[in-house]
Amino acid sequence: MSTQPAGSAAPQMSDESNPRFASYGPELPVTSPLALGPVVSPPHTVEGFVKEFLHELNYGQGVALSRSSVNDQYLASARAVRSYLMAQWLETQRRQRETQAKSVAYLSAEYLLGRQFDNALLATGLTDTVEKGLAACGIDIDVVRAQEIEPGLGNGGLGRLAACFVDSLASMNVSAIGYGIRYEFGIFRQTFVDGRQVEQPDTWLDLGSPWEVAHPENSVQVGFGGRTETYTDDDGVERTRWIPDSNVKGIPHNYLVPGYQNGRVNTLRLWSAVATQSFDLAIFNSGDYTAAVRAQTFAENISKVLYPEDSTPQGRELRLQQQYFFVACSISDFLNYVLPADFDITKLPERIIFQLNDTHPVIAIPELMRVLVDDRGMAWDEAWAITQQCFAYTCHTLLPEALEVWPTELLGKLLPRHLEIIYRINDEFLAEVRKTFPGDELKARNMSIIAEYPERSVRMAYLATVAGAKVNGVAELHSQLLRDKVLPDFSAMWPEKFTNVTNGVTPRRFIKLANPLLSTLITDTIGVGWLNDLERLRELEPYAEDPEFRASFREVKAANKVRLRALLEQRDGLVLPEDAMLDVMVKRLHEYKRQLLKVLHIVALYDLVVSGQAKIEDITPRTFVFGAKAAPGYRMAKEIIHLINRVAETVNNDPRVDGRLAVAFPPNYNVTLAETLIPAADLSEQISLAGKEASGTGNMKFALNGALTIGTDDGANVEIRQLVGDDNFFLFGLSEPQVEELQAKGYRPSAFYESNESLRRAIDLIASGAFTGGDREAVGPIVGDLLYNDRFMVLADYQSYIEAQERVDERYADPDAWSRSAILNVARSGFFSSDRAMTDYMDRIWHVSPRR
Ligand code: 26V
Repeated sequence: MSTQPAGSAAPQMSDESNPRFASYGPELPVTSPLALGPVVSPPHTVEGFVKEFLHELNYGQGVALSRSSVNDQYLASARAVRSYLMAQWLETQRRQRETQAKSVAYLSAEYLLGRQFDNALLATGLTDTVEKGLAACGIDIDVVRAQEIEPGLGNGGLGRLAACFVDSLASMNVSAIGYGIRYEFGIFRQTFVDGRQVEQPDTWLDLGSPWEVAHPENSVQVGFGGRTETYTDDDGVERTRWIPDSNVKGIPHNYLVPGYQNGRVNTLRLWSAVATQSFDLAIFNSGDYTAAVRAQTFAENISKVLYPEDSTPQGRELRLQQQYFFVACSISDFLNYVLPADFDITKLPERIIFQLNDTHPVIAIPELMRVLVDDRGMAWDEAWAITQQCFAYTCHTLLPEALEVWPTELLGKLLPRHLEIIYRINDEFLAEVRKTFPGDELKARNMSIIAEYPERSVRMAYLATVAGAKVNGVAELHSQLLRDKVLPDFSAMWPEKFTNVTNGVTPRRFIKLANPLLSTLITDTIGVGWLNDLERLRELEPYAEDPEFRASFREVKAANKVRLRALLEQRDGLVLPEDAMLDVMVKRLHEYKRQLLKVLHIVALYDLVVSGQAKIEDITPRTFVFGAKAAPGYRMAKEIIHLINRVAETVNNDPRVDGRLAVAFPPNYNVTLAETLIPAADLSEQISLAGKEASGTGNMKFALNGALTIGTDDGANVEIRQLVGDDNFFLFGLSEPQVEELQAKGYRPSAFYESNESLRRAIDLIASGAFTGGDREAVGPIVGDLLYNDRFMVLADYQSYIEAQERVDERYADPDAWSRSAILNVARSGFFSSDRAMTDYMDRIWHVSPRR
């Protein structure tokens, strides 16, 4: 079998001499006594840290302590902390080279990491040491902390999930690598101007990024465009090669992913794109300077910006370039650098499983086929058998419009060889379909990876399902609907391919770091060890009946509210009332998530007060907090943001309300804000239309931090309710089958409007311009849509929601009953640790096990 035929379009190492040994050659002969033995960390003492910190400040930043800026201090402390992780990182890699254990490669276009500093302190156990060391230098650690800009390399739940998963893999001692894109601009920074969302670029790299280590010498070359040709190789076999017309260099940036105090440090490898020299030179030599610069821009645009969820057609080509870019770099990296030089490629499935985080990385499937068949000279059938064992696919949505398809015209232009490979995969697959369902041509058309209408395109979810060893949804209900509604023919053909893994969240970040007071209370009550064995929270159950524990639990919540008030005042100039129920809805702005239902509830309460139907003293004091970014091109979502801000302004400034109802919408909701907001919440709003939210993960974070959920029977809410118990969860709304039924019958939102007085008054109040300074046009699109379309059945669920909110008020009026429920939420939510999710992936999909 030959490797890399001449003229091949394979992603190649950029060093042409002998790339493999240029970067990670055989271990060097060690002659210096200083280089003997393992790399040694600085001592874990205050003095040890201060020495390391000052070294970084003086020699890394090149400033004296007395002249250093906060940014200098942040960069130097981050690098000093990082140096403690380095020895473990090197040791983790050495051990992996030695054992060659089967690894997981998580392929994800998004990682919403959140700040790194505190997480690194927690992992190394250095929090107190660093705090003291900085104090000894006259520096307040909180000031240093606040200097970090979080890498916002994701849109929402999907990206945050990837970050939780890599944390758990490291904390569970699993051999794993995360691959993704190092976007120069992450998710936009949201600001409000006159209540409307205005996006600002996220310049997170501007002041330096101390957590990454770039390795330009390990760069990978990736081709685009061009054509394919067939040729006969030396053995007389007809083969195909791809001759791209341009190429781009991918530079790996390594991020350390420390396990929780277990000595393991995994790698997250994010790729950035730059122009290749050879490419530029060719154009320069042709004398066309501007074309050369354009080529440079083409390359560097690839990792320039994270795409928002609802990309416009103009942006789509670049998005496909991003997807191919990062998976081609990652596959090449794994095969050429991570695997040993003499690795027998036919054994690939014993050494790796690539987990596809949604359809974004699915182009990796034809890429691996191309590498095996064209570059490595493997026979098609053997390559296909290997490929089918090396991939598994996770679906994260049910909305048809969110399922990716790529027009064959675009795909063929950008990746001509990959399109040929996809066609062949499809031909062979359809032959199998025709054998399984003889005479059923409709079935073949429905299952085809290639859709013919409205334009000829590749259905990426189908490709992933055909090629993947396993397909999973992200909560029980979602996985069931995925089987029954989205991919019914596939699940009939291959029932054993389909499985569920309910999502989870990392307790390190979302309990320990976000809620130190609750963490201390838990440890004082049940002892240590629960942070990586979260089912142990069950031991808290009896304490729900203990008045003293309940009082302590309430004190924690109260202190977290004080902390949140201080943050919002300092961050946004928002002053929250004291002593109110904190009712929180934070998540991306989407119609299906139904922020509008929450708005109707607020408007209905406001109407009760201002119309005199209720006495203000009878209204439970509530502060409603929203956090939500709308995709920049999603008009309706932006209108909803505007409405929320207008309602907030009106309610907050109406003296009749007397501060008992308040609405806060801090801009730029992100991981950092979530970490202060969630621990302060009393009520968690999870109110999507049943059957639309694949899982949700915010819902888990709230429950684990002792908020009660008001929610529909959707996504992971179903499992939360089953675990915490019906008494400790406020369920409302149509179930998924009821939604189907009503849709089939013909849903008329106006019927609900007409028959429900409270609902009618709330909508009329909005429509009258009461919140928009008399401007009725400003609310026209929202009101019109609710009354005449209402795709997500807000009006159908209104009454049930209001009644559930009344049950919330009743429970809240009894502090003991409320805290009992809240404590039981914490005690019974251990299942939602991402460690458990990783165990499920390992057992059901990956067939790998942690190191002992
Ligand atoms: C994309 C689009 C694009 C077109 C407009 C509508 C729309 C709606 C949603 C999406 C995102 C799809 C992928 C995604 O982020 N899914 C989220 O994944 C989380 C982790 O599994 C899960 O908790 C959320 O329920 C799910 O929405």
